[in-house]
Amino acid sequence: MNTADRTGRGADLMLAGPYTLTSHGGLVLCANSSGQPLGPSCTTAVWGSDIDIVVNNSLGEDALVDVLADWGDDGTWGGASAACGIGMIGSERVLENFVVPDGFSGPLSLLSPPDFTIVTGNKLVWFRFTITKTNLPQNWTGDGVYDFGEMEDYLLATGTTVSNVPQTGEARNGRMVVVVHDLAGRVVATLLDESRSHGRHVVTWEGRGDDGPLAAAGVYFARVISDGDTAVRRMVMLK
Ligand SMILES: [Ca+2]
Repeated sequence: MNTADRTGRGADLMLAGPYTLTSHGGLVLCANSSGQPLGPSCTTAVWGSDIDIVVNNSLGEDALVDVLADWGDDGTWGGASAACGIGMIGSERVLENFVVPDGFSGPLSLLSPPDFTIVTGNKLVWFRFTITKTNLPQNWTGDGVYDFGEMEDYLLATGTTVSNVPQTGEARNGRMVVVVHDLAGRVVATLLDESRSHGRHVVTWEGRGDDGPLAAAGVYFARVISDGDTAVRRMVMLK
């Protein structure tokens, strides 16, 4: 994480769950991070459920929030949009000069910022969150130092969200089962088998099989059974 030194305002990530790199090049969760991924490729990231930040604006005037995502993993932000599926375009500028009123303090999702397309799945993507008093240009590439503002970078996972939110949106309670399979269909781990209330539940797999040892790197599938409905989500184990 890279936090600029500024005073009087702040932005802290609530969702998704950020990762960080160790000095040895390893990958670990940030402190207190759930590790919740942003969501699958070519789907919509929704503010308040997939991504959110707490914003405190004590500038004495309106502030502007900008968010950049390096979908292409080329170390630069902005520029050309990336193609996503057929007919879907996802920009690296995922939030542009979004106004936060003076005195606002709370999750940015309360202000209903526009949702955006997740271009890349099953990989880690650098995000840059910026709060300024300055309108940033349309072709902004994340550069610059601002006297009044804050900039934070986060490494977020795209890919699978394990969830029992029903497609219909109707409330329901009941038994929820989450099982991890390997490519051959063998059960590697049972993560959950219990009664859960309606709503989004985050289930974290630490990469260990039911018999203890760390599973090999590769592709796995999480089978989520909720109230008789089954959904299968693809996951990639990185080491
Ligand atoms: Ca890029």
